[in-house]
Amino acid sequence: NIRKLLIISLTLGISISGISQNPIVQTYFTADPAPLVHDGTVYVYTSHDEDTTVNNFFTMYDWRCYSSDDMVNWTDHGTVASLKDFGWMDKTNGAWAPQAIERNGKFYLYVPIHGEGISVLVSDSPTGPFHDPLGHRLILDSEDVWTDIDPTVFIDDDGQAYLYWGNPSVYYVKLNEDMISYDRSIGKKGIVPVEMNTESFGESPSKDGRHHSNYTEGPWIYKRNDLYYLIYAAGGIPEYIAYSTAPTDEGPWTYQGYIMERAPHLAFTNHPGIIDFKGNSYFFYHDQDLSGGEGFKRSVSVEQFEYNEDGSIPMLTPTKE
Ligand code: FUB
Repeated sequence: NIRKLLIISLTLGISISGISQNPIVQTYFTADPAPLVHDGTVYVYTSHDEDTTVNNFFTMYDWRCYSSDDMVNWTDHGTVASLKDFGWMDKTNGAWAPQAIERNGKFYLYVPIHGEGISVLVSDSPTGPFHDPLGHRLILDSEDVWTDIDPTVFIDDDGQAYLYWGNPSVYYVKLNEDMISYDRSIGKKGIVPVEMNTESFGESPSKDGRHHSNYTEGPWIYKRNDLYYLIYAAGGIPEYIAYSTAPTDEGPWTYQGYIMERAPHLAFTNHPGIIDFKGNSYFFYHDQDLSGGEGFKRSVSVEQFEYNEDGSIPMLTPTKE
């Protein structure tokens, strides 16, 4: 049973190559990993696929957090936030892909709730408790329940914070210093569409006709050596992982290609998160091995990698180590 397996791997700190065995969480089904490095520790925020799936769809009620200071041994901090934290909302399902960031000693957890846009929670600690500072959502721009999902947040060197999100297009807002409001003087009431310049998918669009370009969802933004990276799920369903780079936060974005292929044991979705930690680079994603191939019961995994000399990211292969 999966809970027993995790207890064993946590106790023994199973490691073959200096990083933990995949999937890194074996006691719950977890997805959409969002790593945060803070004070010598990696915190990974995840969404949580329930063991019992309702209506053969994503069944997700809360968000979890795991931490490690060696990428081998992981501590389970349990449920750090849930749909119940939003008293103004009566939604009981739809706790999708989160991301957290620290600013001035406070931790901001940005969460999409399917059909309800993007909301934010705040805590004094990376592991919670988180509370809702607004009493309403942060962003809901589209009536399409798929559009306002998958937030990724980033603070640039000049202190300007950005929140990007979206399926099947990317948008951003410039967050104010308080991290819970944004500059409404730009774009459409503050919301700016991002031109992704992705190559045409080159195949028929997926059944619902939505996926004409490479970019699909799950953006992850960061900066490295003055280059901005946007990593994302691409290609419609099933998803592979691709990325684009730009000289500024606001583009122009140049498509750089795939970094993780679709593979038989990967889920029909994938969702990236990249960090540097203690001198190494790590790519987080999810697969469906632990559930024996159920795309609504996913598991967070991680691969260590090295950037190529020109800053490009090599093709990454899912492993079990
Ligand atoms: O986990 C629910 C959805 O599946 C996420 O929002 C997408 O990124 C995909 O992973």
